[in-house]
Amino acid sequence: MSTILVSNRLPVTLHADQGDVVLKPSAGGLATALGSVHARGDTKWVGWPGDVARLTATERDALDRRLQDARLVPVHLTPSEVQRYYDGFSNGVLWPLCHYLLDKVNLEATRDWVAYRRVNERFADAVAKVTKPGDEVWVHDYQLALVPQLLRLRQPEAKIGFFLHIPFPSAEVFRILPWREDLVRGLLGADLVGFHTAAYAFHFAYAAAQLLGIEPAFDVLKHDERAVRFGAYPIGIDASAFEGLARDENVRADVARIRASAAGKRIVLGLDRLDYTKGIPRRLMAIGKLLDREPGLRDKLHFIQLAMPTREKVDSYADYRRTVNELVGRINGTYGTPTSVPIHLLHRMIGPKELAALYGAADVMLVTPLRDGMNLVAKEYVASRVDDDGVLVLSEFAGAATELQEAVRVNPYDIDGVAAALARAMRMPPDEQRLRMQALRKRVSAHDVGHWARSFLEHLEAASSPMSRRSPAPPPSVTLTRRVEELDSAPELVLLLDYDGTLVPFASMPDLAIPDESLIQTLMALSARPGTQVHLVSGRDRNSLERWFGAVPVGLHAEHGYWSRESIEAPWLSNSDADLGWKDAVRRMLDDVVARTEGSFVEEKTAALGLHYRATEPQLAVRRLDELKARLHGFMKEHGDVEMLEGAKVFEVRLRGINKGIIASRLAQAHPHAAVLAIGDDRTDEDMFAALPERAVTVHVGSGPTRAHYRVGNVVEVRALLDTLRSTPR
Ligand code: GDG
Repeated sequence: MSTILVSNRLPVTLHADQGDVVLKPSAGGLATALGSVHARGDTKWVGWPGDVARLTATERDALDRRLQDARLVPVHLTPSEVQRYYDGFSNGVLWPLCHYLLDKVNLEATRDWVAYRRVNERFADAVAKVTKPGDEVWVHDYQLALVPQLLRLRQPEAKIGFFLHIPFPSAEVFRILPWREDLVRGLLGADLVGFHTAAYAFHFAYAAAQLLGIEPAFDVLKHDERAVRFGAYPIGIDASAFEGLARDENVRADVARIRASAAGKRIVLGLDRLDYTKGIPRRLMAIGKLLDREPGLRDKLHFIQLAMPTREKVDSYADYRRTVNELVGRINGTYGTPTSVPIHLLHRMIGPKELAALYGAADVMLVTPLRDGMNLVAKEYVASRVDDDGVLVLSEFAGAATELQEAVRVNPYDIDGVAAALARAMRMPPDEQRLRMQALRKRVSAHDVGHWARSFLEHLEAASSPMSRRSPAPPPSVTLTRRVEELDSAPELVLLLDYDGTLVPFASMPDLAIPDESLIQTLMALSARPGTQVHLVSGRDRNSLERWFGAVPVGLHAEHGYWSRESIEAPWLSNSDADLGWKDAVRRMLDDVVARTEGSFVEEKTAALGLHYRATEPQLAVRRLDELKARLHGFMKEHGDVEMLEGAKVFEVRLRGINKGIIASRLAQAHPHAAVLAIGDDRTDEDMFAALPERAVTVHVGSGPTRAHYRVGNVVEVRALLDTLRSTPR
């Protein structure tokens, strides 16, 4: 079994260099993290290798060979695809949205969205091509959010995991997107969806509930008859590699050199991709503020900001670079002297040893993003502090803040607060530094990148096992037509038919699900057949059934069997003489909930009260139902004749012992030699199937678990089945 890693970029990006192809490591946190998984050897990695448009055929061949040797599978993108799918939709829409920077989100992006879809299709095709049965596929990040679903369509049995490296925003922010449902459905194609923090995971579940009507749950969502697990898998780093580098002699010598050049000042470090989410301007302003407020620190602070160039073709990034440059110029102009300046800005990528030397030299590390999925830099700094000294100042809006509690926490929007935290960090006594750093290091080295990958992949294996993934397999239905033909020749035939979801589709409002003329004709024709009795067995109240079918010669059974009208001549009779005195108390409880729960209402039936909550905000509905169930629990101890029933966005309290089964068994007893056909779609129909003798032909409509012998897909198929019966000559 192999693991197929899938990410927008391969871990190497190609550059053409005088007839040769040079592969350089790709920048950023994802490439760093997955590199160690790929190093295991039993993986393939599918992704974009960079722009090949200008390569000659020979160069392209050379490239493909180099990639193949490294188990890398290229997905080549045209420059216009890169511009629309990557710069346009991924980085111009999803990236700012997920980081709550709404003024930067481009919502006039329909063409970019189309390209995003198309490129996701291309990735799904490429993955399907290299995936063998039993392989697991691990898709990464926001550029490929549709791939899980697209791959599921191509390979329904595939094991698919998805990990999001950036925040999943609050559902209220996510729903701004015109393409929100498609994106959530895309992710739900996976067996396991992972996030850095529990908060992001809850946001996702909530968005799925709000947008697709899926029941919100703690760690699993039901979608398309599949179980989709989700949860927090905080990413780690290769901590021992950073420790090793920190102890390397050459690195130590570099640390000493950086310290010497700072001439006894406190070294403060910032290290980020030059991205507007990383909060560099506010960080610089905080430094300006501190130097203004405490002139004594002007010759004590040596701030190094490494800003790795990134996404330079996106306009907002060029503007950002200008802002950073101007701020550095202004602060250095104001607080510098002829011999030294407070801020040293480097616009380039450095090598791993140089990076380790900077981490080693920094007395204080400033990690102050406005939002960040995790932030690996914070963890790398911690792992590099092998002498347990140094202070990490960390934004509470980085995912890392959830784990790294011993850091000095700041709100990056509060410039005064960051300035004060920096002053505190610069003056922190060594004992306090050690205490905090020891705790941080312990956690970072225990939860390293290996731990992250192992725990995600173990959970993916468990989540994608057939048992956990599927509802019970449907029973075979090939012989249904033959059985119906047999029924047709029976001298006596009894039909038991559910109404909503069986004879008519669900409507947005229950009162709109009225029977059409052709259904009435079908029922008339069926009941006119010699020896045939038709019974509608429904959860509806008797007024609705009377209004719609009063003039049709069929048996009617309302409220799941509380009321029956056995034939067109018969009166409505109740099937129970149980006391309904409990209803007043239950009604008061439900009315109390409705008064506090927008979008809910109570439906009153003779022997039941239903609380409908389809239009209620999903989390509120869950909370109110929990509250209500707790209250009812006590109430039901004294009223053993009452039971609760949960349906589709309706919660019912009803008289115990009344269900469709009592009608089914009464009819079966009354007609011991009749052939019986029963059709229904939901769990109340299971009572009917259970009560019928084995010889009855029972049919479940739709997917989902059932005890019925046969299954049909939908209302249209039910109607076709009834029409066969009606028109078949006996
Ligand atoms: C995304 C999420 C999440 C930076 N400059 C140089 C260099 N780097 C390396 C760092 C670190 C990585 O790049 C940056 O990782 P981050 O986590 O800080 O940020 P993103 O790139 O935005 O990553 C982020 C991450 O994915 C993983 O899930 O944590 O929240 O936004 O490893 O060391 N490395 C070298 N030279 C540089 O100049 N060698």
